[in-house]
Amino acid sequence: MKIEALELREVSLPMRTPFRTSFAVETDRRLLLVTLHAGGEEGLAECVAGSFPGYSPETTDTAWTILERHVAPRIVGASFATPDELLAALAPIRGHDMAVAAVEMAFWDAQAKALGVPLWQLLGGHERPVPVGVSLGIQESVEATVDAARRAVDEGYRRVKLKIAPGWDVAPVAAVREALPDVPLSVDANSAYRLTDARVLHQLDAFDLQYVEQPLAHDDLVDHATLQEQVTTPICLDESIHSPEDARKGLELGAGRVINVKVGRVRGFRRARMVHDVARAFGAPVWCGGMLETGVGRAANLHLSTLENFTLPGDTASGSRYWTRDLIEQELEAVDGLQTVPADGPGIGVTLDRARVDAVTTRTLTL
Ligand code: OSB
Ligand code: MG
Repeated sequence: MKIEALELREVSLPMRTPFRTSFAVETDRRLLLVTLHAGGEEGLAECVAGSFPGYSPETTDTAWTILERHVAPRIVGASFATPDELLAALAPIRGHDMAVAAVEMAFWDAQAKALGVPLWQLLGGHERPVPVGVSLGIQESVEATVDAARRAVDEGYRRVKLKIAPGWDVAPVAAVREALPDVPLSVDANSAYRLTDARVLHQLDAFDLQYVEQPLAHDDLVDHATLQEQVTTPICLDESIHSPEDARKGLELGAGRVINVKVGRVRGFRRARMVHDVARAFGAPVWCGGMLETGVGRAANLHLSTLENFTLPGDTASGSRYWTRDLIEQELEAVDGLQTVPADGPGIGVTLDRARVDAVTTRTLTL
């Protein structure tokens, strides 16, 4: 497929309620939409980098610069038969996986549209309802946390994940576990602890958690392996995994027993699938993480979640949890904790709400 043009668009979308993690509070989501004009089709994707480099070193601004100065010159006007060929042309760009992923994902979408098939089919998935959970940001109080968890369970979500941080861990987790004895529960520390905090993390073993997500440093595997020997709760790796090699090393070392796959973090669908395959070879389940996506990124995540080793509920909750008005014409709402894979046309199966997108656009560039 020949790439005729790359269109970048930055949008700023207010969140319905601020999302607090151990590293930041998100109130307005600044993100990039990428449209790849290729082979007469329009491939669409969302770049998940955030405005502040607290989860990853990438930001909305670095992604824009990398796409404009280094990605576009290597691909616009060129032809690629497969995502692998496209990735090979971008291999000189070290890191900046979220920026590269956006273009790679848009290429898959364009290719699926050209073939007239849904994206999940091209990815090698099997159409099925996707079980989803919620990720609850750090709340004002323990009571507010219990209320939010209870509401999520009442709405049918299949798992509740609580964001934790030093000083905000055992108390909220104990309260939610007491109020909801049977709910599949997990926690996400976003790298906020050190190995010297092992005692606190060991206390979490009392609450029958599905996993504790990324307790230690964002670039660590070795200390996670030491910690995993000291706690019974499975560790789930998020920030530490950027490639199939990272997945292999992490699982070989015993740094964790579960992997959160985020397409943006691992440079696109191709590598997301490889991480999925490595985990399967180790007998480790994966699930699809979220980055507070709009309907565009959420749709992509749902297609990916149809691969067979995505056996734990993902962070692909209803769009209405995040936005008063999303950027797409379709509604991606979970019913009884299940999301339907979008199928309004081939590819990612959703279309932009042009008026809404225009209203929140802060800059555009066509290359
Ligand atoms: O670590 O999974 C994470 C949001 C932004 C950055 C990192 C993470 C998250 C979430 C929210 O947990 C998941 C979602 O609901 O999109
Ligand atoms: Mg996480």
